[in-house]
Amino acid sequence: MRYLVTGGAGFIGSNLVDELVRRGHTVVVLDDLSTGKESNLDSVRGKIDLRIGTIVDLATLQSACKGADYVIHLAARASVPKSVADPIETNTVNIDGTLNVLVAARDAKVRRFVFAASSSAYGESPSLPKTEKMAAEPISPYGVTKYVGELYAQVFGHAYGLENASVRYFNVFGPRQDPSSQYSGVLSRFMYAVIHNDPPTVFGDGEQSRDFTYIDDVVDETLRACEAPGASGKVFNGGTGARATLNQVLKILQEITGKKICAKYEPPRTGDILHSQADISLARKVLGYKPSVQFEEGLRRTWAWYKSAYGGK
Ligand code: UD2
Repeated sequence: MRYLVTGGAGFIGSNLVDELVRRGHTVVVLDDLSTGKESNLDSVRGKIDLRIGTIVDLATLQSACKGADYVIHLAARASVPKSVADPIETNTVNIDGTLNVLVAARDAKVRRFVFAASSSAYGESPSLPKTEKMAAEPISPYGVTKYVGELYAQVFGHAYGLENASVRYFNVFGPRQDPSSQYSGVLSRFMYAVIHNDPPTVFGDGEQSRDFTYIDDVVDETLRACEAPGASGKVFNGGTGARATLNQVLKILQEITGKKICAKYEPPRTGDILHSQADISLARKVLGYKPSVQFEEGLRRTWAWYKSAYGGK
């Protein structure tokens, strides 16, 4: 099968591309390299068709979509605080860009469009775990854009018969997550700090919790969302069903790394929610998804990667 992966040079995208190539599929990657890196695709160099371009340009997408059986749409400005700082840019890429991907996928008559949605759609309603039936109440511009992407995907199903599925990722972590920006995912920031013997920064009291999901499980669920019969038109949580607080994470990291970790605590970030945890029964039932990497094991694998990539001792 032929897959177009937008954002395929990024953290999640490149891991997904590795797996698609391993399964013998033909892969086109479209990435503007704004946060993605060509080096993330080193292991599949020569085996994929990498196109450097933006989803904001419809013609680029139309060309990339030609002949595709599946489109997996990951390209996005993927940060809550960045969206608070610059909502227009996030809106342009995440909403206008997604609409372009949908139009190109529709015109290319692909079998299914799969969208990387986000748990941020749930906002701060206190009930846990989050089920897909709960109302979406995003509290950040980023959350709004990701929710709109799901709606657009479903509308393209209704209006044009385009098969679609969305997976709401819950705090994905693992090898290749870029720690270099202030907007990077918290686990990558923590590991980067620990490697350099710097104190990790915790925004708030560290008692906020997240459903940290290891990359391999997210890749598995996303590929299931492409193929599973009965998945079209649906939105699935992409998590593990468990959660950990940042203070718990720091404790486990201390055990794994063997280093004494003293975090510094700063005021909470605007747009942050307190707790997040997925109910994954729908994904279990419809996709046959079952997370396979325990949080601690995922942290160990990730720490091993950061040490080799960033030279920690
Ligand atoms: C949101 C989404 C997630 C995904 C992600 C994309 C939720 C619950 N999750 O993740 O699904 O779409 O955005 O970026 O909305 N923090 C620190 N120190 C740091 C960095 C972060 O304490 O150095 C805190 C941060 O304030 C937050 C928590 O860690 O309370 C998680 O932050 P994050 O940026 O890793 O991810 P989050 O939850 O905004």
